[in-house]
Amino acid sequence: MKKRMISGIQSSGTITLGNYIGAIQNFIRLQDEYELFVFIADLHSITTPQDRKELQHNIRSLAALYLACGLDPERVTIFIQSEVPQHTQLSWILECSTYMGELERMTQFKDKSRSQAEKTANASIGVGLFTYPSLMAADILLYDAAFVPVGEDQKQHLELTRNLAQRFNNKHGETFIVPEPVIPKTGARIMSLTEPTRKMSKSDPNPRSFISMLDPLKTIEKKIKSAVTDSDGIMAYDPENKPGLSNLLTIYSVLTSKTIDELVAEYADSGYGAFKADLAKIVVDTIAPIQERYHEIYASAMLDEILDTGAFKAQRLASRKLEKVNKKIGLGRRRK
Ligand code: ATP
Ligand code: LTN
Repeated sequence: MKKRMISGIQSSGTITLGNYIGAIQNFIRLQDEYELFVFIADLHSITTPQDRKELQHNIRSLAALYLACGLDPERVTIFIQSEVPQHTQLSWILECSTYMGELERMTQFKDKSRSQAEKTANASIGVGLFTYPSLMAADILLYDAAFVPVGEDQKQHLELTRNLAQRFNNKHGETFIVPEPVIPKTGARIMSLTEPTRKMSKSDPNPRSFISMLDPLKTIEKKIKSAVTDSDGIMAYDPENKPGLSNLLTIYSVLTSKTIDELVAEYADSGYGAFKADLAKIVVDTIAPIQERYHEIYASAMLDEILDTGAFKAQRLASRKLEKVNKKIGLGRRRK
C-alpha cells in the first residue's frame, strides 16, 4: 500500500514562485508514489486579518492553481480545510497538550506577530496566530500521514507536530503516526526579490518582493530584472555575501536541469544583465502555461465537484480518527 502524504497552503493571497518551488513542485513530483492529500488552509489564513471577498476568491483561486500547476485529481485528494470540521476539533484537543513555551519559540509566530503589531494601532494579535501550529499538527495527524512535503520554514512546525504525536501516544497508547517532513534539497527557501535575506512570502506588503503565479507576464519580467543584487558584478553562489544573486541562481537551477556550478560558469563573463534576462524568460515560460489553464479551471463546475469529492473523502478518514481520539481521552459518553 502507498504511504500517505499531506500538505496545505494558506489562502492568504495568490501563491508565489516560492510556494511553487518549495511546495507545489514537490507535490507534483510525489503524486504517483504516495497517496497524496493536499488542502487549502483557509482556517490558517484567518490568523491574520482577511477581507471576506478576497478570502473567498483566494480559496477558489488556490484550488484552481493546484490543478493548473499539475495536481491530478484522479490521484490526489484536494479539499478545503474548513469543510472538514474535524481539523478544528482535533486542534482544540492538541492545544490542550501543547505547552505555552513550545508556541512561544516558534519563529513564524515571532515574525508574524511583530509585523502584525506594526500594522495595528493597538498592537492586537489574535490568539489563533499563537496556536496556529497546533492546528497544523491536527491537519497532519488526522490522516495518519507518514510524510509532509513543505518548505524549509515549516520545519519547526513539523518538529512540534512530531512531539505532540509522541506525547499523545505515550499517554494514551499508539494513536498517531509520527510524520517526517520532506523538504526539497534546492529551493526550500526562495528569498524576497527586494530584501533577499527574508523569505519570499505571498502576504508581503511589497508586491515587488515576490512573483505571484498570476502576475502579468510583463510584470514578472520586470520584477526579475529589477531584483536586488550586489554591485560587484562577480558571478558566484554565496548566500551570505551575495544573497540576491544566489537566490536568482537557485531559482534558475530548480526551473531548469542546470546545476548552480554550471550556471556560474556559463554566466561568468556575461554580467548580471544577461543572466537576469535569461532567467526572466525561464520564469515566464514556466508560469505562462499554468496561467493559461488556470482561468478555465477557476470558472468551471468541475472544480466544485473535485472539492466536494475531496471533502467527502477527507471527512470519512478524519471522523474515524477523531472518534478514536475522543474515546482514548474519555470525551463524550458511553451509551447505556
Ligand atoms: P504567508 O505569506 O501568508 O505566510 P507564505 O507565502 O509564507 O504565506 P505558506 O502558505 O505559509 O506561504 O506556505 C505554503 C508552502 O510553501 C509551505 O510548504 C511553505 O514551506 C512553502 N513556502 C512558503 N514560502 C516559501 C519560500 N519562500 N520558499 C520555499 N518554500 C516556501
Ligand atoms: N503552515 C503551513 C501551511 C499548512 C500546512 C499544514 C502544511 C497548514 N497546515 C499541514 C503542511 C501540513 C504553511 O506553509 N505556512
